[in-house]
Amino acid sequence: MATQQQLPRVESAPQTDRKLRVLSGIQPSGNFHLGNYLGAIRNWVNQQEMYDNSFCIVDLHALSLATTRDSLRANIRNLANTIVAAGVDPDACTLFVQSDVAEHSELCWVLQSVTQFGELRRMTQFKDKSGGQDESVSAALFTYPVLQAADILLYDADLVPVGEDQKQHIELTRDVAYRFNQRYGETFVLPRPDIKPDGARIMSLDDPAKKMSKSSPNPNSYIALGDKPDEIRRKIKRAVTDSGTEIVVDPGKPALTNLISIYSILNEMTPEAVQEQFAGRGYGAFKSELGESIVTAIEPIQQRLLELDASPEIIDGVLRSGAGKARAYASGTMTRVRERAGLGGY
Ligand code: ATP
Ligand code: LTN
Repeated sequence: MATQQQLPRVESAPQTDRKLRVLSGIQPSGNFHLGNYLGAIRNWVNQQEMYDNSFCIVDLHALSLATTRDSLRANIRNLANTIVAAGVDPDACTLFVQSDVAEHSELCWVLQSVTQFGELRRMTQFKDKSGGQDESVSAALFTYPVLQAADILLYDADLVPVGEDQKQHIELTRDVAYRFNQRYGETFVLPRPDIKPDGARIMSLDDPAKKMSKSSPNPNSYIALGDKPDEIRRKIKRAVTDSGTEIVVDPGKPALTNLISIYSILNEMTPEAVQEQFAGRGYGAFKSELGESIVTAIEPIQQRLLELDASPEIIDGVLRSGAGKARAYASGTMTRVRERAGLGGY
């Protein structure tokens, strides 16, 4: 039966002469943090010459948890400013807001017909975010991964740069695309997740068993991109560490390992080199230099953010032109999908 078909998990790179197409998305849900920067945006910036990139601010996804009109609007603008301030070049990429391209919602509905209820129930992000309250959370939280599949499949993305937590959603996207192709004929490109070993999972500063998350109730658990330098230094000083005094990467010391990993990414060093640099110097010296490294990385972004905040017309123009480019591509895909599935056309 078609609903039981599963895709073999082939991870080999597609053979093609053209630039690979990349699509990634990020929710405008406030409090952009160091994990988002190191796990997502920094990679978008590093790879922008290499690929044909589209980046989507997924405001429809943000509706899956309760929001207000004003906070959503403020978060969309703030996130667009942050993405550009962090180095994404809007002339080289397509940066747009999801709800400006109606095809995302339309394709989401079509894909729901080839998505199994059981598949969605197994998604760990749904389990985490519903907190076991699955009688009262929105249905949108449940079908969230199908909208994400639509985001990706509309643009024929070959690669999807994300943090480790999103791997399951990209696998679902492949399964759904494969099933649609089986049923209606070759229509969608099967995307691969692009997960970097460094920064894919920055952990919380107060609990190394949890990922750094903007939805955490404790602001000391994350470094927000808007934190002032002194706040950053203070949060790093307070960050939990494991017992001992030596700076060593050790699976038995997850809190320290997380801090070393942040330092090593920001300073482009291996964790072993960090270990050597701080040999015999203790946690105090290490934390103080880590705090400075984060401040040095974040301050120029904050400076550009102030400039963009002062000239809102810059981002308005970027998002308007991005929406135009995205719409043109998405409408081509949707025409193909409607034709394959026998929908409308009258
Ligand atoms: P929430 O805290 O509400 O779960 P989030 O912080 O995970 O949200 P998203 O908008 O869901 O933020 O994620 C944006 C991008 O940042 C995704 O690619 C995600 O994988 C990445 N990301 C999020 N948290 C981390 C983290 N702690 N470490 C590395 N990457 C992360
Ligand atoms: N679900 C993702 C955000 C997201 C996304 C996407 C990521 C929505 N659509 C498309 C990559 C591609 C998250 O929670 N981080």
